[in-house]
Amino acid sequence: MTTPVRNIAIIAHVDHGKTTLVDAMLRQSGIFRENQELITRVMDSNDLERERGITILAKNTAITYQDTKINIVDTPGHSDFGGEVERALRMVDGVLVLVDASEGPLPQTRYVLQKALAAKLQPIMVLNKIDRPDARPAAVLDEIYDLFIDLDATEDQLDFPVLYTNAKTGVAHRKIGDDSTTLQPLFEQIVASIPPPAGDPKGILQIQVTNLDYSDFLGRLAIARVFQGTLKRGTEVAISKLDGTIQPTKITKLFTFRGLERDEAEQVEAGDIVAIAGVEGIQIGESITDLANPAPLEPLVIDEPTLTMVFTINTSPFAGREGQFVTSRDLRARLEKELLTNVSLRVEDTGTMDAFRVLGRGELQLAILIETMRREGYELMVGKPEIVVRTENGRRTEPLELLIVDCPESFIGIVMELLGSRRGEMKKMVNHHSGRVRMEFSIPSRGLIGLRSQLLTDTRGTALIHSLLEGWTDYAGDMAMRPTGALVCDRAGVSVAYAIWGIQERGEMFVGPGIEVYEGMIAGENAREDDMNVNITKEKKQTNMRSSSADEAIRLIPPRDMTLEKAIEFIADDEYVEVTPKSIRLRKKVLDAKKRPKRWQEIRASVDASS
Ligand SMILES: Nc1nc2c(ncn2[C@@H]2O[C@H](COP(=O)(O)OP(=O)(O)OP(=O)(O)O)[C@@H](O)[C@H]2O)c(=O)[nH]1
Ligand SMILES: [Mg+2]
Repeated sequence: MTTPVRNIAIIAHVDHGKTTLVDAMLRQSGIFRENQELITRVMDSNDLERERGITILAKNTAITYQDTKINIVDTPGHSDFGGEVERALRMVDGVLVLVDASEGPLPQTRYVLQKALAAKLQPIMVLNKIDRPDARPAAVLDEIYDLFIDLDATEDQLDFPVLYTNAKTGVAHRKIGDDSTTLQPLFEQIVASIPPPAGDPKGILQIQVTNLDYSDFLGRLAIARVFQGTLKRGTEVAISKLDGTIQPTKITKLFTFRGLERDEAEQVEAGDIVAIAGVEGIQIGESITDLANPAPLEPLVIDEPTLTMVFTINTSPFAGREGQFVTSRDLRARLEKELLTNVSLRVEDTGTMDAFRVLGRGELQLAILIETMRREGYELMVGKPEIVVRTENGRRTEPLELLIVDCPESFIGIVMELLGSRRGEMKKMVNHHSGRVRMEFSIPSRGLIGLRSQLLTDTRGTALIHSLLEGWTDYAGDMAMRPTGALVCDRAGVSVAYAIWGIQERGEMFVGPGIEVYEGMIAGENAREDDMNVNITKEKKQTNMRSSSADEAIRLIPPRDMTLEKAIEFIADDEYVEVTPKSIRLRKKVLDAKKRPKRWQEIRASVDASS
């Protein structure tokens, strides 16, 4: 008899504890030795995931509970990586919907739940972090029912089981305060309420590739769900490509999942999830089927990107000093490679050979790609993120978001004013009487660019924001841009403390002393709205005269550390972020001060005014 299988994905808003729950499930499934040391959030295995403490890529694992094999997909909760979740849902028959018992459902909870309900997947509700002192599980459960109803859940779907967990200590309760000390109630619930996979092991082979992975030993791996039939090692099968053509291939190596390992298998039956090695050129969404009797599956369809950024070769005077890959050919090849695994991304040509338009789901998704590229040795420049605008039947439309801002009561006025200037419309305000309020806005996606950093400044770091794509709306017209100009270096050289000391009162510096700069590089933010050219290389004049002011100690304010994300949020239309393995610099598109137009938005504003 074959082993019973259950396939689940864990879905939630960012940070609600998915990866931590997987840790506990792995530990309690007896996959590790008793005394084996485990790192926390073990599934967050890539460098950027560990550094940032977030999941970026969906990943598979599997455990055994009693006789049942449970395949688990851990998914990312940040909305920019929603494409990963959409694919993961194709692999499973049910979902664990985690909700933080204090925060309650947030925009990404809504997004992933909506996708899961549309795919007719059986949900199990898991209220996590019940140990938080501010946990309010009963109220949160009510909010979850409201959300289900709002999403038009069927009667069946509304009848979901609920568990209460502390993922950190690995405990699940059926009722709050019952005497459970393990995750056993959760395992039991999965086996009881998630339907076993359908599909006949003797039917025509039907497999869909939903993810790609890479292993140092095996090279490229296609991760796929076997929907029907049995995939056997050594057999000839057909790959149904995305363009509809059929390509015969021989399956040489098969693996199934077990904890963090992959076990080599002779055959994998309908219902299970398989990793296939050695299939050249296979892509996400393609299916594998019988060669003589092909019955390909529909390709995966996922949501369209909403944000675009131009990636171009580095043309700054320092180009090629710090990176290994600098040509447009390098850039093109790297972006094409990315498209193979990152299916929610698109790349389009621009009018010029050296620049590409990269489309994604959000600033973070693109920032992660840029960060990965610079670590691999690439140099490039990126322009200001822009929202995709569609024209349908002569009507211009743009994406609209649901935005939730959670902040202390004292900042309500400031937040409303800021969002008003970005064409946000308040829909709802809820006061939990904890000193904080939660406000819901409807706002064009354009209004979100650069919003996070400005909101954090305006609310002294206390505001939390979450957003969700709601749909498309009529183009809302011009929107307020960055209200400040830049402090721009007027010549090449090395920055000098004395010069910075003279400039710093004008705004906020991005560079400290001893930094090599070039003409047109941005040294800081001007407090006023226009750009100002500054000489940051000016040495103090040597004099024989002693004067009290000349001896005055130079006190420098530490420069603002412009991380990649901050730099991307900061730049205006006429500026670039220059990215190399060692540096992140900001610059004007036109470096030569004499040739540089005034800031484009001013020019545009004056044109608008005169027309
Ligand atoms: N107090 C408490 N903290 C928890 C619990 N579960 C998770 N956490 C903490 O919550 C934070 C986020 O946990 P993760 O497991 O990374 O959350 P995630 O849902 O995987 O996050 P993303 O994958 O980035 O969406 C970590 O600091 C965890 O230690 C819990 O039950 N109680
Ligand atoms: Mg995670």
